[in-house]
Amino acid sequence: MPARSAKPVQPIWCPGCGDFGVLAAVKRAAANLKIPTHELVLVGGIGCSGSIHNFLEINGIHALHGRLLAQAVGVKLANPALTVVAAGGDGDGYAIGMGHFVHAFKKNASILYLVMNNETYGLTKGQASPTSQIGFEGNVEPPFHAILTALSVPAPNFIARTFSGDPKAMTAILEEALRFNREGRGFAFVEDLSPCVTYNDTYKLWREKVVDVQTLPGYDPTDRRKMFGLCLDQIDQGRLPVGVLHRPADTEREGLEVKLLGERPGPARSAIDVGSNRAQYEKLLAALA
Ligand SMILES: Cc1ncc(C[n+]2csc(CCOP(=O)(O)OP(=O)(O)O)c2C)c(N)n1
Ligand code: SF4
Ligand SMILES: [Mg+2]
Repeated sequence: MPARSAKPVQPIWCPGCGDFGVLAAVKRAAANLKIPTHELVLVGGIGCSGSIHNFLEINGIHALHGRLLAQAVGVKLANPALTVVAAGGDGDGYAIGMGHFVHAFKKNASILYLVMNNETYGLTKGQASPTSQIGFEGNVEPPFHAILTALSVPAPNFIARTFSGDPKAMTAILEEALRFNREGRGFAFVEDLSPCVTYNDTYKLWREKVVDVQTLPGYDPTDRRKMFGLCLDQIDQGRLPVGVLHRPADTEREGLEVKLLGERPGPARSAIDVGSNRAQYEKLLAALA
């Protein structure tokens, strides 16, 4: 029987939500890379953004709040042949999910983590999130900058930022990120600036503030230290750096699944019948005796 994936439903997002741009870019990037729909798994977080998997013809999981990365890494380790995307919001990833977020860079499993940052908790009607500006809904704390944290972890990850107002550039970056994953090179983090038109409509403001890092003097995405400084300078000037922020110079297969499994297919595609595993099973029993 041919492999099948779930049928998508119509998006439930507000008209104009930035997440529509992400949906279109994910579709186009996957189609350009000719990824069969049944080989693409999207693990969604809790939030408006996290429902994206329901609108795509793929295999999807709605994860626990802030725990989508653990599930996505689990899927990849179970079957490394799958292309795995974890997608959620700034609240999901940078508040309740913060511990998992930081470890994901160090773990370096070859999955894409796509965060739709709208600087608010959209689904629960517009409260302040970790990325909210001072003054938004009474917020007095300075915003968290995920790209700086991403650049501060010394690991061979792919790191980028996009803007829903530029879906063409987003598609190209998502394509590069997915290619990086599919080559087994490790973790890819893409933060999309995705305005919440209902509770925090930042389209106009962000269009004025985004700056393509490629146009900045000294741009070198292989040099993490330099890119951290470059992004920090832009943030200090009130700008929003977008583009590829880190692309490892070497092309080694550094993914966690490669380190743990080598060329083995992973437990989901391994023979589990008693006959072929009896010798190992008896060895294990003897070791426990
Ligand atoms: C354990 C738990 N705590 C809190 C909530 C309530 N809750 C649902 S979505 C959400 C935050 C959503 O914000 P974000 O991740 O930024 O997604 P957005 O809706 O903005 O896309 C919260 C706090 C929950 N569902 N589960
Ligand atoms: S509330 Fe905001 S984030 Fe949620 S669907 Fe509407 S515009 Fe998008
Ligand atoms: Mg949000």
